[in-house]
Amino acid sequence: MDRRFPTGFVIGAATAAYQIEGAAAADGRGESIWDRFSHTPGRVARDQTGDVACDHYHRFPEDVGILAELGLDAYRFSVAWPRVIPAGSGPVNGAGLDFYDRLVDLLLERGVSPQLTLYHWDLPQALEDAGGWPVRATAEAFAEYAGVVARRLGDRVRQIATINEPFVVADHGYGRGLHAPGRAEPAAALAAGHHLLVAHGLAVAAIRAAAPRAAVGIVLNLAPQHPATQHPLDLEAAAAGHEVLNRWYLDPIVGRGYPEEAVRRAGWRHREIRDGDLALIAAPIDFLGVNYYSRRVVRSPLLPAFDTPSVAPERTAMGWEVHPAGLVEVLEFVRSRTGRLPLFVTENGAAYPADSGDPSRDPERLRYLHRHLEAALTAIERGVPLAGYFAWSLLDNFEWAHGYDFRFGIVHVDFTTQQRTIRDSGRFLGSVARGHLLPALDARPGEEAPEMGPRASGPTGRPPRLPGPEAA
Ligand code: IFM
Repeated sequence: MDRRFPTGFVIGAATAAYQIEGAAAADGRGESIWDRFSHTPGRVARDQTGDVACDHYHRFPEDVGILAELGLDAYRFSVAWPRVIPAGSGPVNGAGLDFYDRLVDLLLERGVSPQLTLYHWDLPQALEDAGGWPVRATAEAFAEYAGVVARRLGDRVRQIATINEPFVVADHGYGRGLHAPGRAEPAAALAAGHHLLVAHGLAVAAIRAAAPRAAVGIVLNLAPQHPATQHPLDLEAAAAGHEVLNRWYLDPIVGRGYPEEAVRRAGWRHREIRDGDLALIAAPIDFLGVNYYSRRVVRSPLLPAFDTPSVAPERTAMGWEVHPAGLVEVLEFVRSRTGRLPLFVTENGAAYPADSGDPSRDPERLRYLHRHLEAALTAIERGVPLAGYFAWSLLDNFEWAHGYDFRFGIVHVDFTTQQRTIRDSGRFLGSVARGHLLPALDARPGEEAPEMGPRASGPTGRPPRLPGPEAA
């Protein structure tokens, strides 16, 4: 049966600056931690960099044309902090701001609503040299930058998200060294996590002062943590994973403070928390973005590993299980914390290898998007105030430490010629956006969403084969 999205539901596609823009040295852009990291041998697969990426900085009119041709309602992009304030704090680079000004105007001219994220991981290197996110001054610099961007673009951009996936910034960048700046310092990761939330709180105030009409929010990556078996140790490990991934950032944002058990387990002494910080972090917001890709099946490290399962779950090229029911579960969990606050799926998508014969063909991705749009509709039917859905990503792009090996685009990019080819998934998403109608694909039994949290039970005997999406 065809299913209809509510009036006003937004369907779009998302990208991030460092992953698509290229033009790393153009028009006064400063160095970011991802420039430094990707140019350090051995950090990124094949030593690839975002120097050119999709060359979106020069080709944005074509990319906006694709969004308009597809009929998507909205485009979620991020602003590169080092393009706007090259040293992170201090003088503003007018040429950098002009680029986003032109992008926003063109989007509006073509009927695509611009949705902006201020921080999608490209910290100015100068701020990292001064200590990076583990240092509080970085949060203060972020508020200054947020004000600059909001003053210039906030009259036309409807929605501004402060930070994308603070968990990944702190964990991958400072805790495990998988992402820029490549530091494996657990204590620094804890400090970074807190300062990212302080940065969010300060930025909410700065944006409200500069652009009172813009809606302000933040974007979190969340994933159900399902115990691999009903063994008490698996249950315990899954509950701990839930606190760290799903509650560490969400709870303080909604005024519940940090989850105490998780803080105790991490050995965090709270030294970075100043009087007033928790109130600042819990400043009212207008929306919350949820990035969802997969669930994690959690096996306690204290138990022996499983044998290979007889029936392997369906996985994307990243090794992430395709599990649409997890989206319903995540959204219902968030709603239990946020009530009537509008929610957006700000990222959802899948990497699959390009079809070597015909780059427009991507049946797996189309099916992945279809099944997750169905899940989004189910969540709405269950009362979740879901206001929009953004596919990740508009374009194949630089997938961080994986370089260009993993393609998430609803538009194929030939990185030699920069030719764009709209994939079937892109045309499908566009048709859904135009009609606000999801056509029936086929019925998939056994996709019921369980409850999220410590009591959730996973598929007994299904071992985790690869880390979940939070380890991207
Ligand atoms: O490409 C990333 C994006 O930058 C943040 N969320 C997950 C995506 C896929 O790994």
